[in-house]
Amino acid sequence: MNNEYVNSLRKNVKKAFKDDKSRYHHTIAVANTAACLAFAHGADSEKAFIAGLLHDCAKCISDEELIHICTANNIPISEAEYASPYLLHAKVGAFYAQNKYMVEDEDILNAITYHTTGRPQMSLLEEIVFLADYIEPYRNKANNLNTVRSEAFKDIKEAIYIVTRDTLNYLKRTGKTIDSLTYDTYKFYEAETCDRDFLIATDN
Ligand code: DGI
Ligand code: FE
Ligand code: FE
Repeated sequence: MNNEYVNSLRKNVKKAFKDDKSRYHHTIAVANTAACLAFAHGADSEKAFIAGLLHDCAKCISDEELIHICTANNIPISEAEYASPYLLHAKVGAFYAQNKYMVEDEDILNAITYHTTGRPQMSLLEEIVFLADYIEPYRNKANNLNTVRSEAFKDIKEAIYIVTRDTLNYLKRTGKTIDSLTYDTYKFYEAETCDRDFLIATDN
């Protein structure tokens, strides 16, 4: 890993989160967890660490400001994002990663853009960041965390299926607007894991 570069990124992120220490701790935990998942799945651990460091870099921005930044920079806003503007911290985070932190790598930028909703057919790096955000050690509220934590290191697609299923249930229960990407991600990973169960069943 290019320690000098990554450390300077970390220091800048720390400064940006100076008024929200717990968000900084979450950020470091996601970067570390993403690097460990990269080790387990043979992905680029430096990219995973960087994407983890930057994934929530727009989290402290108000709803009004998020909408303003998107409008001013031609970043499209979906119906669900208008209804729940906090979702935009993902797209604006990728925009900041590119323009404020000078990240050029498309895979890292996509991992930040899709870290909240996921998307069908995510790259391995996108899958890693999506899961690292959900399972990092400070997280303690979601259902099935122990199962997802162990599955994430074994069967990454199964872990994403469980996370998206549980997130959709949570969103329905609490009456939140569901972004079509969240739903499409669930359907995609449900089909991926069903197909595999079927193959395993017919193998025997
Ligand atoms: O930013 P973090 O809190 O670290 O985590 P995150 O970016 O994954 O955001 C998690 C929240 O986003 C969680 O409360 C579920 C919510 N979320 C995920 N998909 C959707 C959604 N909220 C709405 N309204 N619609 C979605 O489709
Ligand atoms: Fe986030
Ligand atoms: Fe996060």
